Amino acid sequence: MTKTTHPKTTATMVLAALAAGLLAMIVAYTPASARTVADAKPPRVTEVRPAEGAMGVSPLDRCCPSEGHRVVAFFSEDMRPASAMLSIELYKKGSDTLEDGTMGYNAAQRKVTFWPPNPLERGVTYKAVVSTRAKDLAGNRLDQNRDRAGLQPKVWYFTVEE
Ligand SMILES: [Ca+2]
Repeated sequence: MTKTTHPKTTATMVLAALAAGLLAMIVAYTPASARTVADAKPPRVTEVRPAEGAMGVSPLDRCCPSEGHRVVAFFSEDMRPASAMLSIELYKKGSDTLEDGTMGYNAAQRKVTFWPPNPLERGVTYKAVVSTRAKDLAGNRLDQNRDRAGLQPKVWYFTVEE
């Protein structure tokens, strides 16, 4: 005895199999996409010290009067420490010469600190930069202005007291 399958039944079975497969794909896809939302948002600097445009900044740090005034920046999200702790650049306004300093990154506070080895110079306006080398954990580089094309560093100025 030969067994035959009605063509219509076959078509229905195929459709059902396709639908089941599609459903399985959707079921499999949904939780996966929820788990792995890619972080494409660039980090930015949310706060700096000395404050932007500050005048009369002490050449020594109030926290530790024997030390040069620290330059500090806070990030909007967790950063790759190795990139964050190299991200501050300090210049005298109008100069391209990097000021010496050592840097450290506090991951819990999302805070990078730059310690100048000497007191800052009296009466000098400094330009501080958090460069676009700083990356978040997903590898997105700092972009201080998302409304402008390309990556913008955080740049600010402050002036040391006479
Ligand atoms: Ca930008």
